Amino acid sequence: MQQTLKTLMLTAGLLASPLTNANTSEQTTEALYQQHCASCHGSDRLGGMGPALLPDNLSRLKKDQAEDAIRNGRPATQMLGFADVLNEESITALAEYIYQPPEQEPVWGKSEIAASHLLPHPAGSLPDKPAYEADMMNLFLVVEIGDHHVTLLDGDSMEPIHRFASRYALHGGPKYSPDGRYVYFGSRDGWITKYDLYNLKVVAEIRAGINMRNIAVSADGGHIMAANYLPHTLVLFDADNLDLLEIIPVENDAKESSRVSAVYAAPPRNSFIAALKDIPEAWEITVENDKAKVRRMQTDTWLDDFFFDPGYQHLIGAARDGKHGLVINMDTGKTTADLPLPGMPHLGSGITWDYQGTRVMATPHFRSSAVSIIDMDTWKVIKTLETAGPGFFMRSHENSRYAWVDVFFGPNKDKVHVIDKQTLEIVKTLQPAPGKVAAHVEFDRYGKKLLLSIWDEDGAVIVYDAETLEEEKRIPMNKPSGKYNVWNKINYEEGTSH
Ligand code: DHE
Repeated sequence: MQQTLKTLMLTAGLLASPLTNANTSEQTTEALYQQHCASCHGSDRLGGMGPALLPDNLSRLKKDQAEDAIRNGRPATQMLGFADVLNEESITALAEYIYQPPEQEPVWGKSEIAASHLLPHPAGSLPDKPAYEADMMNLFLVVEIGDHHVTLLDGDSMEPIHRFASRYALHGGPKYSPDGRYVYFGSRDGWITKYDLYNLKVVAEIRAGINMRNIAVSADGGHIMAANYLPHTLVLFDADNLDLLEIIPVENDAKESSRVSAVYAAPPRNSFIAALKDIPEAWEITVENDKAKVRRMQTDTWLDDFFFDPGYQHLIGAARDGKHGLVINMDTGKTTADLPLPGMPHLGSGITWDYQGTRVMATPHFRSSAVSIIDMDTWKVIKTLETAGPGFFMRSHENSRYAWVDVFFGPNKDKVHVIDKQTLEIVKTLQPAPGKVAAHVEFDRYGKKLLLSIWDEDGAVIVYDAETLEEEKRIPMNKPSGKYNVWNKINYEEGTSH
């Protein structure tokens, strides 16, 4: 298949033929890029059919991996190998080239966003009834980052219903509309995709930025907000057709601009909250008559990676030094507590539950082998639970007595701990696929079963009984990352992300 495409491209003159083996001494690297890469990745490296090739977008790919992709292609994608077209010197030069910042700062403003808009099925044009039978509230979406696909899973039978291609490198949780019919995906390259779960169709797409972090859906489902690293903007869209409403430049009084680490919806406040990477402020944004109003809260330090109490009265942010977390009162904007959380807590992955009459929250840490459990009344750390390594994701469900945390980093990356939420002890450690990362759990709507990812191209989603902790089945998948249950998400279930 790949070979056929390559032959077609060669015939169409889109690729240089092997006979004109390019050489950096004869051609500048820029010319090589334009000849071999621009048709898919854009003449300005901003992306096209293929992803953007700019230093920020490539920060998660090592240079030797980039060289390997140029040489051998990427399996299960349209990226072909160029080993028979380019010599080693040219491959190295191209890999160097794409990690250099462009001569001119790329622009992604109103006209670029509007020009990217795709609207295959305008709002109201598709049937309002599901095209298949399932409990629409117990559906799961599984993001497969191995080959950039999404699988829709029936949460009762745990059988796949449909599998479809996503944009390159989805990141952050997909967000459902409040009725659960639509889901919005965000990609690291800035694409927002609106997908209709009733009709199994992409209905609208737009590119909000060049390097995007995530998206949030307003409590009433009417608006989508995108958070960008590049450019330094928040972008507001109408949720119906993803029409652009407003670009909000992110800067302080001194006109210093900032990347946006993430944007979150705060339903009880009817607002969005934004975490800023480069200025010590947190922003609350309300939308009235499609116009955004920004309230800026000065913070004592740079905060990243937010968590909220269930009423969204407090924001808990990780300090950039990775040693503590600050609790900010959302009404006054003042810091009310300083939590000692050494080892870079991953607050975005936190969960809460009732423990002996008070609400506690728990968070894994990126740089220490611990889960911190915090009393949310006194804002004191009541327990630091030792784990087999730093973790990424923690999950539970109101109806389950257990919380699950992975050991994403280090030699025990193939292990997951099960924590009893009342004794605050690890009661079981599973190692479902030795040598392969086991990470990210999501429960079904009832809290009776759960899904765990084996984070590998030859991976799987494993279904467990949430009470007996016994494995029920494995569904093969290509590097499954996050799983998202419709009911849990739209009801802001306490054991999952929002
Ligand atoms: Fe994520 C969510 C930030 C790296 C997979 N990640 C989030 C969110 C933030 C965040 C702020 C919450 C936004 C949301 O859901 O709307 N992630 C970061 C980082 O700063 C970090 C450490 C570095 C980076 O380069 O961005 C990072 N994240 C990763 C990965 O390497 C992961 C494991 C693989 C990947 O796909 O990139 C990864 N992040 C995820 C997933 C979620 C997520 C699967 C959603 C979890 C959920 O259950 O909602």
